[in-house]
Amino acid sequence: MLICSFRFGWKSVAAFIAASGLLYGYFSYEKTKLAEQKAIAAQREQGVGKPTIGGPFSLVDFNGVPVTDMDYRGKFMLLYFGYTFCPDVCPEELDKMAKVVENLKALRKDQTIVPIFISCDPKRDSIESIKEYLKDFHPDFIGLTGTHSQIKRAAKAYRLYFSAPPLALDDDDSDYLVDHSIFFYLVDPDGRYISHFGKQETADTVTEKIVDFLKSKGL
Ligand SMILES: [Cu+2]
Repeated sequence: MLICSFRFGWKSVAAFIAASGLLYGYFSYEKTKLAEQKAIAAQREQGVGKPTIGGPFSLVDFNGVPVTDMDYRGKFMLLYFGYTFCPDVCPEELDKMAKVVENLKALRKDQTIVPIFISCDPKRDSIESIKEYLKDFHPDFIGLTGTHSQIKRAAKAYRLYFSAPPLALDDDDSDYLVDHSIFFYLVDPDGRYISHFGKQETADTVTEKIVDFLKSKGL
């Protein structure tokens, strides 16, 4: 009887040890996983592994003055690439940007946001026509253009695609559409890309995101 209970006891101890081992293994696995997740989150926070969007540009403004991204330091930029002949998409997006500017002016008088339109149709968009065109949207709009390669470089920095038809730059045909990605970009006062917004966003959702960003930075 005594032996029997001893055996039973020994088996229990063995089972207990085995179970503890399993539990220990499980918890240390979970702990490692958690630590890894925390490290990834911290990396993200620091911007490590973030895709690099944005960068310097060198263009000409709609007054004919050469400008670079440095000229807009200290202000938020909302950057949009488009063209004045665009039948529908650009006007819609520029209207949206104008609303965002107005919303922000009402909500955050302490922040300056400059809406910038960069023409990606240098063949047809003259500085005068850009200036005239932007008047319809918002008085704060700044229009920029440049040579085809200057614009390409700026677009490339923002990972933005645009394409005039292959012959558009040197033939006489002026009736063409320019294919372009539809995004506008928010850049902070230090020239760092914050976010981009697509067609599905509304002026209100964009405004909300900008205000949230400002709050998260204690601004
Ligand atoms: Cu367009």
